[in-house]
Amino acid sequence: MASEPIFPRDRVTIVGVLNLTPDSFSDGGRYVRRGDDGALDLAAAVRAAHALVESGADVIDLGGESTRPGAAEVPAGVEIERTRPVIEALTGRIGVPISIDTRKAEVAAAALAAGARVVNDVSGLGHEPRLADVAAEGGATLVLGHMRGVPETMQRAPHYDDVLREVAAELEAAVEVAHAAGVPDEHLVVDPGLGFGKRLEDNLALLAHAGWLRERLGLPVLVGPSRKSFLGALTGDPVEARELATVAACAVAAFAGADAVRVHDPAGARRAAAVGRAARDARRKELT
Ligand code: HH2
Repeated sequence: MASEPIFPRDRVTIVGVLNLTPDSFSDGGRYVRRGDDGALDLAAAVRAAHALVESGADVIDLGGESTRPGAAEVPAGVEIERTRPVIEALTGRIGVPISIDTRKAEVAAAALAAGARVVNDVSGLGHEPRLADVAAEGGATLVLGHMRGVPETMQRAPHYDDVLREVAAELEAAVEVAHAAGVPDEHLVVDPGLGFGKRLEDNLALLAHAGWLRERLGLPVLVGPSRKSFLGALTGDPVEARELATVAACAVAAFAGADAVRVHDPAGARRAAAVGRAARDARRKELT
């Protein structure tokens, strides 16, 4: 019997974020100390993962490198030191699949060996195409994110003539690389990469047209609006006060056709996604 997909098409999957970094833009430094020793607080990280599941996460996405605008790259060994102990502590005990948020094949391989089942690559194989081989060999689900440039410089004057078609075409190219490496469609998810080399209007168009992207690529679509600066630009809220705007963005994403949302706080997102998806399903086709 084929195993259940991690990202089924009949409901919105909630991906809970746990950043094991000193410098992530909204939750950095909670489980890995800032400063020279950079020690991991394993017990606190494990508790936080369980709290994410209790508040509604279907998948836990662990990251050992910040990819916020301006962030510098972290060596693979450091990402592995931050993430592997937590994956080992959660695998077989937490009851939901573990995802590794990384652009690096070596980090993905270590995470899959420790028990992770999803590889979330915000660079859509742009950073290390051989990450697709690691995902294929490990039988992992691969999330392909769209990013223009690299985190350090991606928000310096991003420009698109037709953001939807350009992002779709670039994601299609990434899907081809994944296919060539042997990753089947059943193990692929695409993500338009909100905030990754995008202007406010680009983020909004991609959010509003998640369903169009889903139809065009024939794959589940994940979006990650959580606490991002485009929400701050719309509401005036600082990063620590963007939860309500995040919840609203999740309702919009689900109504627009997204299959999954990646959030720091699943409680509101889960409810917003349920309402958004139900309203989408209730739309009368003959009126459109
Ligand atoms: N956004 C971030 C990180 N990973 N993965 C996917 N698939 N989609 C996203 O939109 C996405 C992502 C950035 O957010 P966060 O993890 O909160 O911050 P940081 O990169 O500073 O750790």
